[in-house]
Amino acid sequence: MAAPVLPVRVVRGACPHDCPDTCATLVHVQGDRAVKFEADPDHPFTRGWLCAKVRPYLERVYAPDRLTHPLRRVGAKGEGRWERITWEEAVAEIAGRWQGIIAEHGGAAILPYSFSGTLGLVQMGVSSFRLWHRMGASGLERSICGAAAEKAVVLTLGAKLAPDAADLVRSRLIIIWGHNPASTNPHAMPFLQEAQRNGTDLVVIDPRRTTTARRADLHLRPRPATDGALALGLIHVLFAEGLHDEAWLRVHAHGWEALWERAAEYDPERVAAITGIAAEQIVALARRYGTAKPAMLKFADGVQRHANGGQTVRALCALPAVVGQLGVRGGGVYYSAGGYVSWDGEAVTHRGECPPPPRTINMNRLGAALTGEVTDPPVKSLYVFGANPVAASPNAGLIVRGLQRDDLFTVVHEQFMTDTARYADIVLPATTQLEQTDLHKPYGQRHLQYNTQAIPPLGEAKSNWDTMRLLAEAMGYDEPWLRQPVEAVIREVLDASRAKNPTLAGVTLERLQAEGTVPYAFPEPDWVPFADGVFPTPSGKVELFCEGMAALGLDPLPHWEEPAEFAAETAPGPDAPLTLITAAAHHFLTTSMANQPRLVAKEGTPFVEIHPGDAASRGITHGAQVRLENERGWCELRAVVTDDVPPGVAVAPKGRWASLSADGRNVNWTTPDAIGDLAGQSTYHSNRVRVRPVESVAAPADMEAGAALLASVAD
Ligand SMILES: Nc1nc2c(c(=O)[nH]1)N[C@H]1C(S)=C(S)[C@@H](COP(=O)(O)OP(=O)(O)OC[C@H]3O[C@@H](n4cnc5c(=O)[nH]c(N)nc54)[C@H](O)[C@@H]3O)O[C@H]1N2
Ligand SMILES: Nc1nc2c(c(=O)[nH]1)N[C@H]1C(S)=C(S)[C@@H](COP(=O)(O)OP(=O)(O)OC[C@H]3O[C@@H](n4cnc5c(=O)[nH]c(N)nc54)[C@H](O)[C@@H]3O)O[C@H]1N2
Ligand code: SF4
Ligand SMILES: [Mo]
Repeated sequence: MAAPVLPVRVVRGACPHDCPDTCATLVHVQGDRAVKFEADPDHPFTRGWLCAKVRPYLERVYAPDRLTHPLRRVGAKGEGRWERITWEEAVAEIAGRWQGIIAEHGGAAILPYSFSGTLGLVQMGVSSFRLWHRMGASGLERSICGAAAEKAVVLTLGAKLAPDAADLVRSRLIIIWGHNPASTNPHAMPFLQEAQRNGTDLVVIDPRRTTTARRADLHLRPRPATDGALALGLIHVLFAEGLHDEAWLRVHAHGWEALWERAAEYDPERVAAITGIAAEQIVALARRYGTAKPAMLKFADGVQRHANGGQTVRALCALPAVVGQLGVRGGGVYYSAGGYVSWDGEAVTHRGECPPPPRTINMNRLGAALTGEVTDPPVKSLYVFGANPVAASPNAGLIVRGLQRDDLFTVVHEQFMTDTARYADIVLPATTQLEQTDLHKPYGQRHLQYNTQAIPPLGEAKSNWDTMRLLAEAMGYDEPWLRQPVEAVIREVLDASRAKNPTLAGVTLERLQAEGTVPYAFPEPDWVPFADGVFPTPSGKVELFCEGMAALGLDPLPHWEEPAEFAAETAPGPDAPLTLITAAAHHFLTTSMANQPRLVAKEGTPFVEIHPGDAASRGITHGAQVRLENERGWCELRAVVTDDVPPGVAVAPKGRWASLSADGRNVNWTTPDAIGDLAGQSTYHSNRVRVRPVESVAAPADMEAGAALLASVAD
């Protein structure tokens, strides 16, 4: 007799990854098994398609190498020898070790480290705070990604309020500045293309000829980290030629005359010398920006991953104010939509019921913190979840050295045996998005996305929050807010947040569960940010001059300064270092997916792009193995010789797993752990490396896939 065919049910979900799009998904489930994973065809931003990374998500969920039960280290740290243990044993061991550490050193000796494996309210937000506050653990300064830009946008404009992507079609001019949406914000691309078909000019400002830049009407290629000067140069021309909107500035801007004076220092000739962009091009772009209205400036976080990133974004935010384009449909700033909803901090964290965090450790300094920078007490236990710092965080060699400390007790909660999990004492198996429930607030579109658990956890995997509930219980914490099921947490945060967030009017747990996608409640359907002329800053205006910056000991006016790493004099020639930019890979999300065979195959051999002139002077040929090296460390990659990168600049995508690379390293063995000018920002791209050819270590011969990628894919 044939087995009965089980009915298929469709469960609404949300892509959990660190991507502005937060796609709405549909999971088809038969029995306990997900049989199909697809985009919601009716969602106005997802529009029925998923990116190349997440389309094969079922391959991730059902990957044969998923971690499905807890493991205890039996070999040396990092050796990869494990024994299977039960959850009861794992939780008892972790709680026992922590209680001992707390008794001897205090809670500050425990450091939770999490970031963006999922962006869910509960599995990342709440899970990053509640248990740790209760424990009195060290806090983590979460500044690896876009901290400087977020702070600069909030200081200048008052809030992170991106427009509706559909408004891009109304723009006459769109400047994409240091941002590569073809890979990193793919659902914006159809809107940009539609705009171009309508006659909109698309300008891309990026040292690299990216997939996005290939589609632009104009591509300007500044020297890295000179964008602040370029923006001030444009402002110079706008004021000098009377293209500024003085009537608007008088009403809506604080310190516009001071900005005018500051910009006077950035004449086109000086800016040309700094940026490498011809003075005539600077003048021409300023004239275009001052006359083509509405004009949109769209950027993300890549441009600010430099030592001067905060001031750079301050200068970018000043541009639309100078031409009166804020609050205009199709104009303004398109950065993040994260400010439409502010979750109630107390409901998320319950910090008011806990001791104040004893200290905060900047996540970019993890290696330093584990190797002596942090004392009294030193970090004795590290708990990593939703992050892969060995492969994703800067100065990775130092992190590995820290993780090898015998007196450090490391727990990693993961879906896979990552570069970081390999160094754990205990590894806990984590659920994927199909096996957990969560609420997502996108940073690139304007709907809440609810993710309903679609299938039971694989093996013994547990969600972050369920694991924390177990750990809280084992630690003897009996606060009800450490015991709630996930739905109760979401309800509590929603209920506490609704009164202060008009955008949450009518949003309930029940509605989210029923509808999956719930648009924000705006005063009117086509609402444009800042159209009411209200800027939630201390002055109520756009703060071109910003006391908030001065209070931080920083220049209250935008200015440009060369990052220290670049300022050092270097002799020209084959030993001259190149600036290494390590931007997003098309088929990975930082290190997530960089272990999925089909996606790894699409990216090809780990590579670095080098300009033909730089290659020739170093004796590097296309396809040669090269070593990138500086005082922090080295890694080896395959050279792709191309004028897609300008002279003096090398580009290698982020995300590769060291343990899947022939040299056991990746680009982050070279990246700086220096802190940027604002908000503790990472400075990945303010990085110089010497590049030279080396004998090939057993590198796989799949250059073809890399070459195919460079020919540039659209999906
Ligand atoms: N496919 C894919 N998508 C992703 C990610 C991923 O890893 N892969 N990561 C996600 C995350 S975590 C984030 S934060 C976002 C980031 O989104 P983006 O900011 O769009 O991505 P990046 O590739 O980091 O940087 C964008 C561009 O900045 C350029 N750039 C670097 N330095 C400079 C500079 O000094 N001046 C100028 N003008 N340009 C510069 C790089 O060449 C790069 O093309 O993307 C998200 N989406
Ligand atoms: N060189 C270089 N490095 C960079 C950057 C750069 O520009 N250049 N960009 C930086 C940026 S912008 C960012 S945001 C960071 C991101 O760095 P990380 O936040 O460390 O992100 P990932 O590398 O994607 O690692 C996330 C991990 O979380 C796991 N995970 C996913 N979901 C869950 C879950 O529900 N529970 C648990 N326990 N685990 C889960 C995944 O399997 C994955 O291993 O990387 C930074 N790294
Ligand atoms: S990574 Fe971004 S584009 Fe891809 S499915 Fe997730 S939200 Fe959509
Ligand atoms: Mo990021």
